[in-house]
Amino acid sequence: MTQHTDYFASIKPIRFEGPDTENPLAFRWYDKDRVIMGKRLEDHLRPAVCYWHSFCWNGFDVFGDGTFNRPWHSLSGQEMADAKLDAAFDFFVKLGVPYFTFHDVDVIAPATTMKEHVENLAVMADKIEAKMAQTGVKLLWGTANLFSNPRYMGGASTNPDPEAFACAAVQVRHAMDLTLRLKGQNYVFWGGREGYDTLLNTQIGRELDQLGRFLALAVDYKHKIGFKGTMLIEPKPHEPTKHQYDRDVSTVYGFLKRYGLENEVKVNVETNHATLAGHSMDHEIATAFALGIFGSVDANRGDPQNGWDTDQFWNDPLEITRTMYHILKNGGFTTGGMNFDAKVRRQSIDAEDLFHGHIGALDALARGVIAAASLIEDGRLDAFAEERYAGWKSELGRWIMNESGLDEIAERALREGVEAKPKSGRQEYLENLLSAAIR
Ligand code: XLS
Ligand code: NI
Ligand code: NI
Repeated sequence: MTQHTDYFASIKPIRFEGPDTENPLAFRWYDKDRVIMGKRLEDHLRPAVCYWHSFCWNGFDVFGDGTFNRPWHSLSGQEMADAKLDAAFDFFVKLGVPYFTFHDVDVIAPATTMKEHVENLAVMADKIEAKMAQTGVKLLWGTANLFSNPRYMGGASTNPDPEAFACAAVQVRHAMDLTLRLKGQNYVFWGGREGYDTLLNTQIGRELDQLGRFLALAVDYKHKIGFKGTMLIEPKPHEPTKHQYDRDVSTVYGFLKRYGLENEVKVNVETNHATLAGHSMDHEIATAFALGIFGSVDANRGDPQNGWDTDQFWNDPLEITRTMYHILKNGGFTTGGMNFDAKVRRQSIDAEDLFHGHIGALDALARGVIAAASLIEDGRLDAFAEERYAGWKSELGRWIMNESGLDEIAERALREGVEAKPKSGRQEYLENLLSAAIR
């Protein structure tokens, strides 16, 4: 394979140098081999760089053209796809992450027909496989882009026309085949256009059935081809559509239950999507664990003053630590990981800006793991919550949960003169423990 670009030539491989380093292109906290709670930091985080924000997006926004001028952006067709692949893998290796993620359309020469799409993807399959073998970088998850092409403007599987569903089936079938071939650990569905812009033209019940059918077909296909990875839905409440069916973790769970898929599909929780849904990230993570569907994380953040998916690199120590606390407490990732579904701002036009973004996020997450582990080892947070619910382990608590009827509880409460005794929730004390853990 010819090397098309040396875009990152001036950047040396990123190394861990410790918190006091003055080198901005070094890790301060992400010492990937450091063992925390019996596991290497890299194995806690399983970090992945995404293809789309860092290598496909050229910096355009609704008001202006691309700003980045990466060399491959001025190429076209297969030449562009090849140059982008070279640059992407150079970046993964220099940053030193074990995983990457991509959509089918991110990697291929642009196609106009479905047939061409499949052919172009086949061309890239060999090339990606070779790059992975050469570099040792692995695939965290694969996915199909079912939202950019105008054929999906009214939805992919939830489209009013079955032809769009069929096109989506072509893409997902081939993206799943490729994910299997590249030994991807998960397969993701983000329902980019699976929602509506107005109810004046939308039959919700029918669209939900179509979405359920599509997912069930994909799950069947997974078993047919022997893909052992995890199927993941990525919840998001709105943007690009006014409303999206996979609104948040709880909504996805209800949907999975309704279509009998709750044991087949888990969630890929994205920080900025949690915020858009009016939740905190730790709420979404804790809910996913409580419902038994935690899978993976898209690590990013919004801007507190903006109401859209700004996909910035995640760097809020308090939120990261609260999130990592729940992840660690529940045993951590299995097939999932931390995918940097994040992009540099459009004025950050240099190659090194891509490194600053990822280095900062890796450091912030590493610091979060360290802080969360210290909270777990310290034990006071957990002990407080355990103690708070201790009553449920008493005879009364067990009797209520397992044996009694409502009338029996009511009669016993009156007979025994039961009264609730409020205790402090100690929120400020607990928040201080959290802050103190971040070093
Ligand atoms: C968009 C989503 C998207 C998915 C993959 O908001 O986050 O990037 O992660 O399709
Ligand atoms: Ni995402
Ligand atoms: Ni997003």
